[in-house]
Amino acid sequence: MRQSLQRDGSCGEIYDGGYDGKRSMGLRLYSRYQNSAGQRVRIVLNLKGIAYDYVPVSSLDREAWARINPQGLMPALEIGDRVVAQSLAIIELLEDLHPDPPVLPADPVLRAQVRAFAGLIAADLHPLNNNRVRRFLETDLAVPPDGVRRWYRHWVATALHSLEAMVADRVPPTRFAFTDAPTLAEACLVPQMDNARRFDCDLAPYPRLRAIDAACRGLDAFRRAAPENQPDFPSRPARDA
Ligand SMILES: N[C@@H](CCC(=O)N[C@@H](CS)C(=O)NCC(=O)O)C(=O)O
Repeated sequence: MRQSLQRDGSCGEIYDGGYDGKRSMGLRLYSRYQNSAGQRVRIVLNLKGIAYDYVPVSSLDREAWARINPQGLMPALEIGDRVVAQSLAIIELLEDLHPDPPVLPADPVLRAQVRAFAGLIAADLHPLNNNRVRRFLETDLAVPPDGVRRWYRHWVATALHSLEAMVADRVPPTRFAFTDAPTLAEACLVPQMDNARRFDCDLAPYPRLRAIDAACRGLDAFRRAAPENQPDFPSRPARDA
């Protein structure tokens, strides 16, 4: 771990991203161990072998973080003196800067299908279930914990049902969702499966998604990106996403 001076003069914690990457571009990823959108980016950085520094947002004070990403959501990627927010925008940037190995297939239709699968998770599912939405349900709307759990599981089941249908019987069959190598689709799926397990969602109806998830978990790039392998992973993890 290194200490670094933040823009406001305070010290934050910076960790080497842990990948013996071939190429370092002075990238700094602001994230949190259990930040599933950040986990997507960590997976892609690892798949591409890009070295980066990891800054746990919890090590920054609120004003310093607001200056880095005014929206206040994780992740954000600092590249030189510029910052890019939103996990999918960051991943597209990494793909543009380092196309090899690709996380988007060359075939335009497959490429669009991968983006559609990722979009279903990132744009349709995750915004319904993330931390601030559950907090609002619980605190502002006084929904009891059981109601919030039902809400969470309902939207997970709705999304996983569609995702399973998108990849269940593809011809020709492939090792991963759309190709024989992991893509943006798996970078979005695996963190979502982690979230679903954390909230005891029933995954039995989704055998293809479970198989893809298991194949990814055997890969170093996914293992290194997992919440439990981040430097800020606590001894008693929180139950958020
Ligand atoms: N669409 C955003 C979602 C970002 C997001 O919701 N991040 C969550 C964690 S996964 C967050 O920062 N939550 C903080 C909070 O809710 O206070 C992306 O893909 O980057």
